Amino acid sequence: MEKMLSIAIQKSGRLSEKSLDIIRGCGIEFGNDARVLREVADNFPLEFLFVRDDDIPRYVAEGVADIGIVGRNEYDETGLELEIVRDLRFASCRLSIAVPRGSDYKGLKSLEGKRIATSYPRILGNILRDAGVTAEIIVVSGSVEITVQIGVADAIADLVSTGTTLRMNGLEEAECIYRSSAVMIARPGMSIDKKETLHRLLERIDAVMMARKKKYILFNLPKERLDEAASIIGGMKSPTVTPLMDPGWISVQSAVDEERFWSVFESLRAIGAEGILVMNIEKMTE
Ligand code: PRT
Ligand code: ZN
Repeated sequence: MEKMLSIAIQKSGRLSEKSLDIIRGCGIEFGNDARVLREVADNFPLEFLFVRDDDIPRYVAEGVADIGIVGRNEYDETGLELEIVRDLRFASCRLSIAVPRGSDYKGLKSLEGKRIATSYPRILGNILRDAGVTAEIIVVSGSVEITVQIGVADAIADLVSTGTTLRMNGLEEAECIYRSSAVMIARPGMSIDKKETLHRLLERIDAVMMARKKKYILFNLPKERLDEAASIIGGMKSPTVTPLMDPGWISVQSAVDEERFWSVFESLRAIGAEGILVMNIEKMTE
């Protein structure tokens, strides 16, 4: 029982589905999707606690849960000192200063003496302090983007992903001051048994995340172009090569970084690769 690790996950919001996706990708099964408050996985010593994201860092700090998945912004805003054990790289966004469209913004100094509305007073406060800027921070818990129009603030510092919200409210993104994505946080000082469970979980998460960064590619190639193909694919060890019925041709397969995928694809086409087949990788170890 001591091995049972509890994880706090956002009950419903931007992080919920992707957090559960990663857990599922680890081969951990759990019951219905009704998100009861607590639920125990069927085949791994993991107990879920579904709560609001704002509460996750504190619950982890207080031992209500051992680990949690939360936006780095929410965690940093609490000022709690927990351990960030993984950056899960989803739900990425930035905290940006936004000003009325057409304003003359020349860096943080332009905010001297101004009123800035935000839901992240601690993060913003630290950044302004480091920049030697004194401004009035107006703390609002939501709809930060309307505060300029209603005359409550001169500028805002809010999370941005596409920028649509800012544009729709007559604001423009002036400067990104902080970047965030979902992270897994853990309480320092867990029992050895729990640490062991966490270690097992992290190993699986790493395999899932590594697989997501790669595509598996398989293609036919004129035999004499193999060296070129190998250098295009790069990375990893040498590709796997299988002979084909036609003695002048071979079949080549290898994992390729997702971000380089299209340039690899085009270069392979250019050296005569045919029948290129691309597959998602489910799990992978280094
Ligand atoms: O109910 P609960 O308290 O659990 O959820 P919540 O409403 O507080 O959080 P939620 O689900 O909205 O966001 C959870 C986390 O997602 C945040 O803490 C961030 O780490 C991350 N995230 C990623 C975002 C965004 N992208 C995002 N775009 N959180 C909020 N936004 C908002 C932003 O505040 C602004 O209002 O979306 C708007 C801007 O979006 P664009 O696309 O118009 O730029
Ligand atoms: Zn919240």
